[in-house]
Order: sequence, then structure tokens, then C-alpha cells
Amino acid sequence: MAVHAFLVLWMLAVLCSSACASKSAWNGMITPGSVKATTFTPYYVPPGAKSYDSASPLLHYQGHWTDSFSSGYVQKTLRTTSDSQAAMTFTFTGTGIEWFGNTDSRHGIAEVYMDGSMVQEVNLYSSKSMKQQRLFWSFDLPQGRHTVKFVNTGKKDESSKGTRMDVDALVVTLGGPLAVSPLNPLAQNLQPGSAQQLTEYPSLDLAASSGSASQWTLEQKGTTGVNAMQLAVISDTHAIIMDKVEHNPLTVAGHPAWGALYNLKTNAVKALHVQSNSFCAGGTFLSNGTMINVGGNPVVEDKTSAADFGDVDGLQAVRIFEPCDEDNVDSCDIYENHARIRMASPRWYNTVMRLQDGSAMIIGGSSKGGWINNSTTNNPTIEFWPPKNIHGSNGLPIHLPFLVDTLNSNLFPITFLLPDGTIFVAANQDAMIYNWQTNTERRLPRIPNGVRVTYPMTGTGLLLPLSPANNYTPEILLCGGSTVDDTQAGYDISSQAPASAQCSRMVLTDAGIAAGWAAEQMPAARTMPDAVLLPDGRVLLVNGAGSGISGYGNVRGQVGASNADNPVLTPVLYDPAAPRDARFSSAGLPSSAIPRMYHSVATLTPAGKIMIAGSNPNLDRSEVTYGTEYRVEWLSPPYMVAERPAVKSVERKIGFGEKVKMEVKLPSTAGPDADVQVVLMDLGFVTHAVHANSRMVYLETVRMPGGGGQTEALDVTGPPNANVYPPGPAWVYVVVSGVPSEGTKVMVGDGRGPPVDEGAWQNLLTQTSVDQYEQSKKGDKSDGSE
Ligand SMILES: *[C@@H]1O[C@H](CO)[C@@H](O)[C@H](O)[C@H]1NC(C)=O
Ligand SMILES: *[C@@H]1O[C@H](CO)[C@@H](O)[C@H](O)[C@H]1NC(C)=O
Ligand SMILES: CC(=O)N[C@H]1CO[C@H](CO)[C@@H](O)[C@@H]1O
Repeated sequence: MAVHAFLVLWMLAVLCSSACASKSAWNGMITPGSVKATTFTPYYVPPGAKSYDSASPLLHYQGHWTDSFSSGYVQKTLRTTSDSQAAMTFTFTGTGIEWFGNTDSRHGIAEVYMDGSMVQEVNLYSSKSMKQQRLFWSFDLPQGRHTVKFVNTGKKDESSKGTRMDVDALVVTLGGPLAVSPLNPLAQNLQPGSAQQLTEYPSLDLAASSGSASQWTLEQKGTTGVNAMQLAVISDTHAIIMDKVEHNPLTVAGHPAWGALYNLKTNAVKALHVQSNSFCAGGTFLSNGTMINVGGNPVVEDKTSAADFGDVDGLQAVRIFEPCDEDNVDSCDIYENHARIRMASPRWYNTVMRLQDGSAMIIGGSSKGGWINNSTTNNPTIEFWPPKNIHGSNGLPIHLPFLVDTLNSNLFPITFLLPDGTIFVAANQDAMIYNWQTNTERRLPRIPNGVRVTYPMTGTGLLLPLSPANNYTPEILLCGGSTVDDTQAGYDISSQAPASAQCSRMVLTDAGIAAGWAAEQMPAARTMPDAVLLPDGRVLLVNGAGSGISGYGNVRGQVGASNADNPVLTPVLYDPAAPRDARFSSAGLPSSAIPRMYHSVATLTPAGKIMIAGSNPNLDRSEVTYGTEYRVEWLSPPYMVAERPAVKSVERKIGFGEKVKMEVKLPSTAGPDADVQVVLMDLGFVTHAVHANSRMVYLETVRMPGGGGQTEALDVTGPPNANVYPPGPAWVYVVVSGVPSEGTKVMVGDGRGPPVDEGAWQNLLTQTSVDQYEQSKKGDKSDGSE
């Protein structure tokens, strides 16, 4: 049966050419020429990198080494030494180097020297015997000539029986050319005439910038180890990063990792054990601080061989990440148990949002990996985690007509919980307000000028800051995307098709909806922008491309595999409170040399910087333009070097409408009339330009009289109800005359978990089967009952 299915797929793969090339994502398709599953070892030579075998004359060995031969070694050869002080030296030109070899119970400890300095001690011991392991990697060397040296110390792990060290292969990352002309990358490549959207807007009004704008700084530091496709800050010190299954440098259990915890202070990364393929999942925190990561893609099979990546079907996955607030994250990991914890239906590119009862609403997606959505693959439903019995669903998905009407470009819908408990949803060119408690849709005016805002015509969206000053009136901002026709085939779309420069704003009151969307133009067009709320109430727009669409391997004029080109390298600030003509400014904002397009992210950190990472318009790790980007950049607003206020003490739990005392330290310059505000922020779960749950709420704040001096007490009132800020984790920043403190993590609400309806959950488990996609592939036409 399996062989038969394989043959059919193989024939399909051989028969189709450009039409099938649009099925680019990992979609469980067996590739021609591959029959036997091979292990997903860390050894991999990405396009654009170069491998040197242990037998290469360019590798210089000192001391006593012996050769071994096995089909399990790269080029069938391996060089081993147990000789203390034996060494291997290799000189290369590039930006990165990786060392591969065996690990087992007889291996010792080596030292790695880079350009003459010891950079790392490597313990080569493992209890299990493993081949083609990555023993050392460094990816952010300055472009140029480097010499790496591995020295056998003769020392060993206390469990080890020997002092072996070996060399199987070295892989050199050559480092692509840096992006050109960071100031105006768009002018360079677009054909005259094709850039109508780009030239519509007059040149930047530099006068809109403030005097201290020049103090913005951009620093590259740290590497993420897995591609930063999904990002969420989990604590003062850490962020979680989720990727798809691919040949990342970070290793776990002998194979490449696809999830990691990133230390925001030390830049260290720790691999997570993720079982299922998390490409392209969504996520949210629940009201008790547990994060769920939801949906994904089927089991991955390699491009050149049917590799055993060790992953399981992720399409129905609900991955649990329990709260992890300590600096030491050794015991934090992802938990999966699909027999009990999963969705009713498969979803790829779903959005996940926290509701006012602390549970998650899971919206839309495709029933399998692919590219643009269509009626065959669409999953036009919502479901909840934990499952609910609502509108007769008893744990099963609820149909949402809006997600049918918004085909094709409707994946990763943009959603926000509104202060009246309803939900704003934007997909493709449309928007609506969904009342999940009555299951009714209220359609909103169409987004102006034909702009599409969801995958693969990706824009970004935010709920602008909510404030008691205007009774928490919600206003939505949508920016970027594309006007490309979403019924066209991939080969009819060009990577040079200009992106949209439009931002659209609408106040979600009856009067605001009657007035409709107000359109304005960003200084540069962007598809795949990230919109990051800053504690001072402004919005930073960063990342993205000036042309093309999301995804890889689908369109005409791909760059490498990227469907997009003309990376936009300069961020722009948007001040929603400024007069219409003075809202955008790039003055003083540094440009990056690193393109960040498909699968890139940005988030505010508790410290107040913006963490920028990712970009990977590739099926698997690649080093050609536009390659897989592991480098992290840190954008620091001028307030990072100003004298900042500080939160000295605050309750760790803030109830709705509850009055709490806060002690803050004000900057020495802050007089009695200083503008002191307290904001509550959800830093969001970021992926594919969707900043799910991103939120900022001003709290009613009263300065206590007689405070004086630099420390003073504030009387702060928690958000009035769970619609204004759904219960769950938040960061509190005190902002004095526009300068924010560092954020302090608090729990809003009572910290309890969301409601659990055991009956609905049980019904989901009985009525639907696990791994529906994998079963359909095997030709198992299960009717859904287990
Ligand atoms: C819908 O998309 C899937 C996945 O990309 C593809 O296999 C299928 O042929 C498409 N269906 C139609 C009607 O275009
Ligand atoms: C939070 O609630 C969810 C859903 O019931 C549960 O899976 C999780 O373990 C809870 N977390 C904590 C820390 O209690
Ligand atoms: C690219 C692609 O598959 N497009 C299809 C999307 O779905 C509609 C039907 O809803 C088809 O007509 C398109 O061909």
C-alpha cells in the first residue's frame, strides 16, 4: 500500500514541472529517487556552503591520527586520535565554520581555537554512539580568512572511557554579499513604471523626527541556532523561538533542533525537544501563563532522500510550554501528547488568540501544507483550546463563512480581542467583527485600494494602544501587504511586483465604521513588515520586502528561492497620535545590512530594545541569497541611554479593576508636573508578520501626594475587565515624559487556568482522529472515529 502510494506520488513529481513547483513547502511529498529513510543527522551542506572531508589535503594534522572507513561517514572516511596534544588546523575564507564527527562513550574533551584564541571547550562524550554530529559551530565571524584549530586535551568526561577526538568533515559558510544601498534598496532593482505604489508617497518629512532621534543604535549580537520563524518573550531573560524541521546548527538528541530558548541577556541558546513539525504554527499564552504552540505541518521528508527527521505530524498539534520564569531554563521544555492534547482538525498557518476567559481561539489555516489557500485546502473554522461546548459544537470546529469568502489569500488572519469582548478579524481584502459568544459576523468595510493583508500577500496589523482617556475606544492599524491578484498562479506572479505602502486605520465604533478606513502611505512599500508597539505609544515598522510576496519557490524571478525581493532595510516609526502628515519618520533610524523577509520576526523585549531575527525563504537551510539568517540584531531607541525611570515594586498579580500600589524611581529631571504613565503590555506571539495578542493598555494612575524625591508611590488601577486585557501574562512599564522603564512581568487576573470542559474534550478525542493528514496519505480513509 505504502509502496503503491509512493509510486503514484513519484510519478506525479516526475510529470509536473512548473505547476507543481508551487507546492514548495514541506508537505510530506515523497521525492523522486528516494526510497529508504535515512537518519536526520546534523551533517548537511547548505547551498552556498562548502564541505571539506577529513581526507582533504587542506586539513593539517599534528600528532598521531588513524583513518577509519564506513558508509556512515562523510565520504566514507573519518580521522581519529586519542593522542593528547594531537591537533587539526584548517584555514578558510568565510563567515562560518562547522566541525562534524562521531560522539560516543570513548570520546574526550577538545579545545577549539579561532585565529589563535581559545573559543570553546567541547565535550565529545555521549552515552549513545552517534555519527555525523556537529561538534562545534560559529556563524558570525567577520567576512575574511580565519584559522580554526581543534586540540585534543587528553582530558575526558568522568563517564567517558577514553580521550578520542575525530574529524569527519568541516563545512565552511562562505557568507553572501551584504545587501547594497541600505538607504534606498528599492530604487536599485525595480523597473521604472513598475513602482507606482512606491513613488506615490512624497519623500520623508525629516522634520517630523525629534532631536534625540540620532541616538537610535543597531547592534548585531548572538545567533538563534534555529531559524526565528516564531518568537515570543517568555520571561525577563528568555524568549522562545520555534522553527520548522530543517538542518539548523543547534542540535538536540543527535538531530537538528527546531525549537530553542534564547537568553536575552547572555545570547545563549538552549535547544528544545519538539516532537512534531511546528511549520507554520501559531501560539498564545493562556490565562495561567502556560504557552501553547498550535498547528504545523506533516512529517518532513528530505529533498534528496526520504530522511527520517524523527518528527511527527504537527498539523493537529497543541504543544504545551509551561511557565518558565527563572533565569535557569534547564528544566523548561515542550510537552506533546497527541493522543490526548490536540486539535480536532489539521491546521497550517492558523492564528491563535487569547480570549477573555483565558482560553485560546484557533482561527483558520489550511488542512495541509501548500502555498496559497484554496477551497480544497481551506479550513474555514475556529476551534478552542481547551475545547468548548458552544453553539452545539461539543469540542468540534465551528464554521466561519468569512474564511470562505476571503479565499484565497486568507492564511494567518489578523485578529484582536476588542474591549467589548468581540473579535476583530482581517483576512485578504476584508475585515469583520466576530462575536464568538453568539457566533455572528459583522462585516466591515473592505480595506481600501485593493490591498490584501494576509498570507501570502502579507501585511501586518495592530490594535492601537487602549486608554481610559477615551474609554478604551479600539482602533485598528493595518500596514503593508500587496495588491497582487490572489487568483493568479505562482508563475504569473513576479518577485518584482511592488508591495503596498498603505496603512489603513479604522476606529471600531459605529461612527468609526461608518467613516470607514483612513488610508495613509508609508515612506516605503513593504510586504511582510513587523509592527512593534513601543511603551511610548509609537509603532516601529521593521523588516519586510519592497516587492513580491511571502513564501518560497512559487513565483517568477525568484531570488534564490525567495518569492520576494528588494528587502526594506530601514525601519520607520509611526506615531499614531501625531497629526496626519507627521506620523512617519525614519530620521535617525539605522539601516541594517541584513535582509529580513519571509520567516523573520521582531519583538519588544522587557529591557525596551527591539529584538530582530530570522528570515528564511528556503525549504531547508541555505546560504545563497536570500539565505537562512541566524544572526540577531538589537535596535535600541534613544530612551535606552536616557536616564530611565524604574519599577521598584509592583504586585505580581493585578486583578481587574483592582487598585494596587506601585513604587517607582523617577529620573532626576522629573519634576512634580512630569507626565507619569503606567502601561500594561502583551509583547505578543510573533510569526509571519502576525503579532498575535500584541496589546498595550494605559492604566489609571494617580501619583501619591508628598512623594517628592526620586522614589514615589503610584496608585494604579488594573484594567477594568478581561475584554480590555485578557487574563494572562503582561509586562508593566512606567513611562515618564516618554521615557519608559524596563518592563516587569505580572499576571493579570487571578492566574487561574482557562475553563476546561471535559465533555467537549472527550468528544473531540472520540469524534476525530489524530494525525488525519498522515492517515490520508497512507490511503487510510478513516471516517474519523478512532
Ligand atoms: C489547492 O491547493 C493545494 C495545495 O497547494 C493543491 O494541491 C490543490 O491542487 C489546489 N486546488 C485547487 C482547486 O487549485
Ligand atoms: C494552564 O491551563 C492549561 C489548560 O488547562 C493546562 O494544560 C496547563 O497545565 C495549566 N498550567 C499551569 C501552570 O497550571
Ligand atoms: C493557486 C491555487 O491553488 N489557486 C486556487 C485557489 O482556490 C480557487 C478556488 O477557491 C481555485 O480556483 C484556484 O485555482
